[in-house]
Amino acid sequence: MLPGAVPWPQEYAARYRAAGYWRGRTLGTLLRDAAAEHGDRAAVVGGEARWTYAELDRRADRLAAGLRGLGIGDRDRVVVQLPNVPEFLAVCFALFRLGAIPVFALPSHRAAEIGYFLEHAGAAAYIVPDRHAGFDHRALARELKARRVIVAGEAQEFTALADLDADPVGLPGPDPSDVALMQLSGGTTGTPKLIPRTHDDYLYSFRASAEICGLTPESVYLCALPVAHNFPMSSPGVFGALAAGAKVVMAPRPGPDAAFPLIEREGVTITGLVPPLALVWMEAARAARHDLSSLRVLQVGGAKFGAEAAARVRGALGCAVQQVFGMAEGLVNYTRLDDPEDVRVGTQGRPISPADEVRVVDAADRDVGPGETGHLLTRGPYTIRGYYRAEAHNAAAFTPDGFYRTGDVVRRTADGHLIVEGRTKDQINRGGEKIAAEEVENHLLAHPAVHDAAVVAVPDALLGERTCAVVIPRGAPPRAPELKAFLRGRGIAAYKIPDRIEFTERFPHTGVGKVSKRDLRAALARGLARGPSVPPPR
Ligand code: OOB
Repeated sequence: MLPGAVPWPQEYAARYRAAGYWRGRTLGTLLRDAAAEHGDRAAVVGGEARWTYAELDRRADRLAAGLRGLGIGDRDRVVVQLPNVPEFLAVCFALFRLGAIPVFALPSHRAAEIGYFLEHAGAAAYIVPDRHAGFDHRALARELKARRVIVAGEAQEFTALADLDADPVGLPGPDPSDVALMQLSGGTTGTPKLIPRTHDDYLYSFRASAEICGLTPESVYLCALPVAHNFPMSSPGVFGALAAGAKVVMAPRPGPDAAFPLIEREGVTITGLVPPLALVWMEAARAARHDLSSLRVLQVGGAKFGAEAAARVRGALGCAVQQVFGMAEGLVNYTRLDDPEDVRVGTQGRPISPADEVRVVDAADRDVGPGETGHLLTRGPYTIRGYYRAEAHNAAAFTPDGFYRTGDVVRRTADGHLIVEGRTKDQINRGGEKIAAEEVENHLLAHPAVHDAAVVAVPDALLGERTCAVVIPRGAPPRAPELKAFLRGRGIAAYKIPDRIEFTERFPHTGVGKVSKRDLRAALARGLARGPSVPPPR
C-alpha cells in the first residue's frame, strides 16, 4: 500500500475477496478487457473526437509509454485537472497502467487548491488544458512553478499531451490492492483531504453501480457534470459505462444548451445531475426543440433532491428518476429503478452492496431506533479507512473500529432506505458543490480588517443552500465587494466565494464557548425576514 494511505484490516480484505467483491483486477486491465470484447464499438465521444474501445485502449498504451519516457512511473502522484474531454479517459488509463496515481482536481480549482494538492500529494506532474472556460491553466501552472506540466492543447513552454506518443512498452502493472487514484473530499477543515481509492474497491463500486443502473453495451451515458467528481466518474459514471461496454458522451457544459443536442444526436439513455441542474433541465424541456425520448434514467444526487421535484421528472423529461446519495469517501446509495414510486421519490436510496454496513447513531455513538434520526456511520468494501496523510484528522473522522463518520444526519426507513435530513459537518452544500466553512474562514482571517469570520449556509430556492460569511470587522468594516476580491486574489475557486457577506459585532456562542453556527443561521434567517440585521458596511 502507498505510504500515507490506510489499508483495510486483513480480515476485512480477505472477506471482501472471498465474497467476490474484490477480484484482483486493475483499472488498467478493465479497459483492456472492454477493448477485447467491444473493440469496434464507440467508447467515447466528445468535441470532434469519436473513439472506439480499440482506439481508446491504443491511445492509453501509447500515452503510458510517453509518460514513462518523461520519468513518470509506479506510485507517482499526478494532479489531473482536465474538463470533460475524451483525453481525460486516455490520461486516466495511461496513468492506471503505469501504476501512477491521478489526483483529480476540478476545473474550477485555482492556485490555493492546486498548490495544496501538488504539495500535499508530492505530485510528480500536473496535467491541464490550455484554456478552459476563459481561464488559462498554463498561467496557473507557471504561477505555481509546478513540476512537469503537461498540456492538453497548445503547450507553449510545457510538454504537449499530443507529443507523449510512443510505442507501447510492457508494464508490470500495479497491485490491485494498492491505491489507484485520489478523489477530493468535500472537506470540513482548513485544508482539503485526499481520498485514496484502490483498484479493488473502486472497480467494485462502479461495476456494481453499472449493474444497479442497468447499463448494457446499448447504453449511452452523458457525462454532464465535471468528470473529475466521483458521481459522474463512478456512480456508475464514465468508468461504469466503460465497464459495461456502453458509450460515453462528454458534454462540455452541463446546461440544456449543450446537453440537449447531444442527447438527441447520440441517443443518450442515462445521465447524472445535481438538483439545481435537474430543475433547470426540467424547465428547459418544456420548450425544447430537441428529441429527448432516448433518455431512460435521470440520476440526481450530490445534494438533496426534494420529493416534489423528484415526482415531476417523468412528466417533464419522460424518464425515470434515480436518487443517488453518495460520497467520494465511498458509500453510495441508489433508489432502484424497480422501487415503488414513494421510495424513488421520497428517499435517497439504499447502499450498493450487501457488505455495506450502515449505522445510525446518537451523539454518544449508540444506535438509534428504527425510523429515528441520527448520525450516519458506514464501513464496507469500497469505503476508505482513512484519508491520505491525515493521521490526526483520521482519528476523529473514523471510529476506532473503522466506520467513517459521514457527517450526514439521516433516517432509515423500515425497509432500509435512507432519507437525508441534514448534516453536522461544518460544510456548505451549494447545489452539490461542497465548501468547507473553515477553509473560507481562514482566507477571510488573512484580511487585515477582519477580526473574526464565520461561514454558514443560507437557504436558497434554486441551489438549496448558498454561503454567507459573517464577519466581525476590526475597526471600520471593509466593503463586501472588496472582501470578495480579496478572496479571489487568494486564489480560491469561484464557487467558494461567499454569496453574501454580513457584518456583526459578536457571534452567538454555544455552552462551551464555540461559535454557534446554528444560532447564527437562525439570526440570519430572522434578519432576512426583517431586512438586514446589522447596518450595511459604509
Ligand atoms: C457526492 O460526493 P461528495 O464527496 O462531493 O459529497 C458527499 C456529501 C454527502 O456526505 C452528503 O452530505 C451530500 O454530499 N450528498 C447528499 C446527496 N448526495 C450527496 N445529500 C443529500 N442527498 C443526496 N442525494 O456528492 C456524490 C458522490 C457519489 C455519488 C453521488 C454524489
